[in-house]
Amino acid sequence: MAKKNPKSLNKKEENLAPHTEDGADQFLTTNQGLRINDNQNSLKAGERGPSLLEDFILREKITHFDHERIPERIVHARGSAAHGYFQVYKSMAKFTKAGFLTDPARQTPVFVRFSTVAGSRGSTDLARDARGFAVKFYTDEGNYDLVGNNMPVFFIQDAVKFPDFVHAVKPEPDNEMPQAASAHDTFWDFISLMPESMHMIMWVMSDRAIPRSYRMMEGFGIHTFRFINEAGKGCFVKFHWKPLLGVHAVAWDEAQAISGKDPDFHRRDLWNAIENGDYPEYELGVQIVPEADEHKFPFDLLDPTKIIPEEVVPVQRIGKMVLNRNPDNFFAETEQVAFHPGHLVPGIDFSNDPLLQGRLFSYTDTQLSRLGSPNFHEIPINRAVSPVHNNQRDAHMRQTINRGNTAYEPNTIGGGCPFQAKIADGGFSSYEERVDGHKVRARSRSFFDHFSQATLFYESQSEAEKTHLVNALRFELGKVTVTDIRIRMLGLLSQVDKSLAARVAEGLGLKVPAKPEQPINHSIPADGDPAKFQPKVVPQQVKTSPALSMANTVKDTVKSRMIAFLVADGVSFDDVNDMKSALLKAGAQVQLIAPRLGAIKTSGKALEADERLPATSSVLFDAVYIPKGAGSAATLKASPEAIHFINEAYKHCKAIAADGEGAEVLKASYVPVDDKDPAVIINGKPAAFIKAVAQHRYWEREAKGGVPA
Ligand code: HDD
Repeated sequence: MAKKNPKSLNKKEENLAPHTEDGADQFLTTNQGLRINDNQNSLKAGERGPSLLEDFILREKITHFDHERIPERIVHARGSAAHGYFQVYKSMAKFTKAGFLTDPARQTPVFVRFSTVAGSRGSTDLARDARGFAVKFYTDEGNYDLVGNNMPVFFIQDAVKFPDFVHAVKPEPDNEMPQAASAHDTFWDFISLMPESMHMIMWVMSDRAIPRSYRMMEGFGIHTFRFINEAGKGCFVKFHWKPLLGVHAVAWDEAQAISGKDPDFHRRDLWNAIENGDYPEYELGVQIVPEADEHKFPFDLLDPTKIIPEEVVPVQRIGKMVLNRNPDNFFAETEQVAFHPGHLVPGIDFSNDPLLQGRLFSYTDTQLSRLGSPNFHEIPINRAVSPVHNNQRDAHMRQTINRGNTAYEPNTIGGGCPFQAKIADGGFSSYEERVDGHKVRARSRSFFDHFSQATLFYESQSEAEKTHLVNALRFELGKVTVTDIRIRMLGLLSQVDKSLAARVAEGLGLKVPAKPEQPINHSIPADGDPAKFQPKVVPQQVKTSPALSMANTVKDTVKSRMIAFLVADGVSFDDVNDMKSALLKAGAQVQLIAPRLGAIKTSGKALEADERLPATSSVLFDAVYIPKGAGSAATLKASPEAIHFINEAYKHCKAIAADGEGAEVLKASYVPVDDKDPAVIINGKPAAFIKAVAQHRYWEREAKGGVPA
């Protein structure tokens, strides 16, 4: 592992970590500060006698241990996080008065937690799932949380359906299976009755659900929010995070292998990148819609199952977030961080999106159960850097020692303090929106177009992406045991795209139903008239949106990509060196993989192997290089692990390069060496390999048929 980050805390960060301790050069003590003389033995009546109840040191230690676990998050339990900062490029004062978006000189500290949704804390990072992308900005005006996902839409339109959705996707309640997977009956049963989920289903069945890295995925605030400027004028806003490394995925077969080989793949990748100084960077993007345009779209801005296509309202990139410090302690920071879409600052406000409105209740409630006290804001990672003064008092684990005898407002005894802030002094006031309506449990008809944007997404995918989506649906529905659920799903898919449904049906050995069941009937109120609840189809402003395809992402960098060099005794020192220096110069990482650990004899100086072939796997790398050297090539050719490594890398559409005798090893594999595959480079220059790696994957290779790897 490379250098450790220097941990220099600035003032704001110190505020966030007032209780850090590393125990260096300190005596071991009890929690009361008593120095411990023997941490090896409990107190006994005689060396061979029973332990004594009197042993308060033993009891304190065991009691603390017994209570070490807190309830895991109900959703998003599995996560990893990092510290960093956000800085706006230029003032956005025209739209918002939020200080962190108007002052380009200001670096606002952030803590970002990435997560999967369905799995438990110990589940694999590579599950097919949406990823949480939650950002806490410690602004001078208070904490602002942007609690989003790596997909811009959601499964349901109203928060009242959230527990149903989560119960359906979680392991089934009778046997607690499957873990971190949506490929089971209850999830698809629910989805097959929930046509509003079809747009999100396109996203989670796409490669967006199996990212290569947290550093290579987009983030979205999903809901439409509101910006408010100094003059009190509002506009609508959608938030985006754009990763500077581009948006990249792994193959599904690869994701499943990674889940076994290294279930911490994303966590490790994030941690290592930061330790290596490859700081993840994302630009904050906004789509701004003037209030006057609220009703000019063929969908409702309040509907969280819809996007505003970037081609209709461009994403303005307004600032950059850099993640440059790993947490010191997973539990204290990553586990105890408490996000809440209701943590707002002046200049930003909610819209009436009914999913968002429900979330505004849920997050505080969940922290009460998870962190156990309304004082969760006092935990260092949750503390605001701006001062906190109010009359809230006491409760479990209160840390603040409030002075004085007034804990009410108004008061005179305390000099009237703390007092309310005028708007001019940064006091928050909700956006004054006129609301006039009947008290109803209802959904607006403007939310009833469940298919048009699912179609838009599917139509915007490249051929390879479409095939991945079809295969994902075949995989998932193939795990469903109730045929009726599969048929209902085919009926829904046929309303997204006929050819999509036909391809999925073929894999399932079923026929697309001629007349899809109208499952909306299942999701209407008991007294609802089914005729009034039929989905409608509204033509969209664009037929395709290139921004929705990962094929159109950033493909000009190999920064932080992991390249495997397959080597054995007899490898050419110069060849290894030349390729390695070119790759390192371009920002990639290189590991030498050999049949055994230790020194590798070369034509020059001996080289040290980083990993043993049998202990690693091609799925943990982005590309493979086989250097010159007759002895090395002969050993690798005869190694089943080396051949499997190459075949698998080829199968997963990775760039492969070989030089000199290294090409002989390729000939022993399934890689067609004389084929015109732009990502198989034989005796080419390092620059050609680097260019191929930067493309990420040559997915078109899959159309040529698979290889047995
Ligand atoms: Fe949620 C956690 C994102 C809808 C209720 N949610 C949670 C996290 C993320 C999201 C990223 C993890 C935060 C962290 O890292 O600690 N949730 C979303 C998005 C949604 C969404 C993007 C839709 C657009 N969520 C949603 C609804 C509800 C919840 C509709 C309930 C009505 N979410 C929760 C929760 C969690 C949570 C139960 C679990 C742990 C936590 O809050 O702190 O309250």
